[in-house]
Amino acid sequence: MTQARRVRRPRIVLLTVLGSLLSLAAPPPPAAHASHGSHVVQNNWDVWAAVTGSDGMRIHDVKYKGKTVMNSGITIPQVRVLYPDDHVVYDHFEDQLLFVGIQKENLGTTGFRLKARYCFSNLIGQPSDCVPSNTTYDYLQRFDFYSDGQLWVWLEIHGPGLMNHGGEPTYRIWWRMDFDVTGAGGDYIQRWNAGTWQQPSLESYWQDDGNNSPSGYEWRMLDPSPAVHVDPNSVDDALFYGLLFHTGEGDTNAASEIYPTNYINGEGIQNTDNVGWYRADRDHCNNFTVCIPGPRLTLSNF
Ligand SMILES: [Ca+2]
Ligand SMILES: [Ca+2]
Ligand SMILES: [Ca+2]
Ligand SMILES: [Ca+2]
Repeated sequence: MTQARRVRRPRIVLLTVLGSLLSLAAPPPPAAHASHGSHVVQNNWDVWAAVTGSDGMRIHDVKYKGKTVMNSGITIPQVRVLYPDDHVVYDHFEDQLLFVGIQKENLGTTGFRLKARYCFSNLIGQPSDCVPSNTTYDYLQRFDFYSDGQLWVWLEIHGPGLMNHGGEPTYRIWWRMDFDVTGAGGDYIQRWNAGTWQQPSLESYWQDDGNNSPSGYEWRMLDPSPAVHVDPNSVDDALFYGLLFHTGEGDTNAASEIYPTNYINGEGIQNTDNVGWYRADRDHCNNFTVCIPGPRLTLSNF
């Protein structure tokens, strides 16, 4: 990686909620995530969603067929944009972005989508028109839940970004995914390598080598039979970090730069409470072309 130059820009803290947050009939949200909770029970899933303030929309306290999939859930702690002229922009997800609401829509009868939109604004304190132009961008965060246990995790990136830095940027997005398979603890991390599922004993990260399991998976977390499989988007140039869970390691509103590599310190990751981080490097987000990085998750034996 090229040497990053810290570019600190004014932060927009104005939150404008257009349209209503989900407010489906529901019991009170879980205590640990008590603010801005939205609750959906549908298509075998039981899901809470909230806006974090710096890490995008978080889905949390997720169950499938009544069994826990994750507690603290999935967030995007950081997005980094790398330009050909060595200009690098990075910060927490919502820096300079205007949140414009969580929405839910059905995906036919087989699933549903939770999505949150964020628009870049050139004018501090002014609402964005959410129309990508030569200098703007617009993110749409999506979680697609399906009855059969698939969960597709996406980030739509619209607009070219700041094209005055030598051309098309590469978007580097981190998803923190705190799977808790049938509850925190007792979880194992495996990666598909050399034709079999291997079980690394210690924290590390692994590149998607394109040699995936027959079903297309590269990593999975399981306990010991119910499993969450991760199918990397083949154009993401993806990395997966397998880490031991610790409070404070990227779980809440991290407003400074994070490298999950810093959390790799020789701790064991088998039969314990783990966290997975998925990192996507996406090129070819050309002018006004949508690029949609993100992993596809599949639950089995729940
Ligand atoms: Ca477990
Ligand atoms: Ca592999
Ligand atoms: Ca560690
Ligand atoms: Ca966990």
